[in-house]
Amino acid sequence: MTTCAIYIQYESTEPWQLEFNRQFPHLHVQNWQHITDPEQVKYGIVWKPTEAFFQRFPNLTTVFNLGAGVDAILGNRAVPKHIDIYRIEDGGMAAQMNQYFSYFLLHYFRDMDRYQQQQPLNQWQVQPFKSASSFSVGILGLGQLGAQLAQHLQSYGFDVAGWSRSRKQLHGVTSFTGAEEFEPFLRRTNALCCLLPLTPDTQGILNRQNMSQLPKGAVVINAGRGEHLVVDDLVELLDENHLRGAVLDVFEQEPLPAEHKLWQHPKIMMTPHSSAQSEYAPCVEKIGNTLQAITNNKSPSGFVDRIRGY
Ligand code: NDP
Ligand code: OXD
Repeated sequence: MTTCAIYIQYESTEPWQLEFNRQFPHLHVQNWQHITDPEQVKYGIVWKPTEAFFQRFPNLTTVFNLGAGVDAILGNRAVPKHIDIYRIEDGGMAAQMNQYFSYFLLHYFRDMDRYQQQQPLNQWQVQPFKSASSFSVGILGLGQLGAQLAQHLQSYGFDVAGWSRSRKQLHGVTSFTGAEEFEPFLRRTNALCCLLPLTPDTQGILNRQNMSQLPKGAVVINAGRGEHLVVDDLVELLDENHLRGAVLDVFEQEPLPAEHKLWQHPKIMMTPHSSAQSEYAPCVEKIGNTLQAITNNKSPSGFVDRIRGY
C-alpha cells in the first residue's frame, strides 16, 4: 500500500480521496492531518500547501499539484530542492477556459457592454456591424490551455494570435515569441487573454507600458494570476478610455477584500478564480498514472522545471 498525503487549501479533501479510492484503490490517499506515521510518506497531493505541510513530511520525494499553476509551490520556502513536482495538464480545465474566454470575448465583440449602457437610457441604437475576422484576439501563453483556446476561438472566425517562449505551429494561429516580438503582438491585439504561468519573467507583464501598446478600445482578460497585472495601471488606462473593459478572474489577494476598489469599477467584470476548476476524474487519473510511471522509472509528462518556473 502506498500512502499519499493530501492537502487542499480551503476545501475538503474528501471528494478527492473518494475518487482516488475509486480509480486507484491500492493508493492510500489520506488527509495530511490524519496521518499517524508521517516519516513513511513519500508522495504529496496538494493545492496551495502551507509550510507546515512540508515540515510534517520530511521524506517526501514527489508532490503532485492539483492545478496547472505551480507558483504557490515554487514560492513556498519549505519545499526542499530535491522534491520532484508534477502539475495537472488540462485536467478538464481547457474546455472550461474555452467557455470562459468565449463568453467574455463574444460579450465585447457583439457590443453587449454598449447595449448594457444604452438600456437604462431607453436608447434604441444598433452598433455598427464588424466582421469576426476584424477582431484580433491575442493569447499570452500557448501551453496546455492557451493552445486549445487558440484552436477553439477560430470557430468564431476571430483573427487569433499567441505569444509564447517557443515558436508554435498551430493551424490558423499566428505565433509570436520572445521579447522582440511582444510589441508587434500587442499592437495587433483587440482582446488580450492572459494564460501565462506566474514566473519572475511574467510578473507584472500586464503593466501600463505593455497595455498602452494595445490599440485604443482593446480589452484585457486575465485568468493567469493576479500578479501578472498591475491593477493601478489597468484602472488608469480604463479611466483614460484607452482600454474599453477588462475581465479579471485572478487577484494578488484571494479572496479579493470586500473594500477593494476593483469591485466597483464600471468597466471591470470579475469572477472569483472560477474560470476553470480541476475536475476530479481526469486529474486523479493523471496523478495515479504519473505515480505509476515514476515507480516504473519512466519520465511522465507534467514535470515542473524549477529553473524555467513552470
Ligand atoms: P503551460 O505551462 O502548459 O503553458 C504556459 C505557456 O506560457 C507556454 O506556452 C509558455 O511558453 C508560455 N510562457 C511561459 N513563460 C513565458 C515567457 N516568459 N514569455 C512568453 N511565454 C511564456 O501552462 P497551462 O496552459 O497549463 O496554464 C497556464 C496558467 O494558467 C497556469 O500557470 C495558471 O497560472 C493559469 N490557470 C488559471 C486557472 C484559473 O482558474 N484562473 C486555471 C488553470 C490555470 P512555451 O510553450 O514556449 O514554454
Ligand atoms: C490552476 C488554477 O492553476 O486553478 O489550476 O488556478
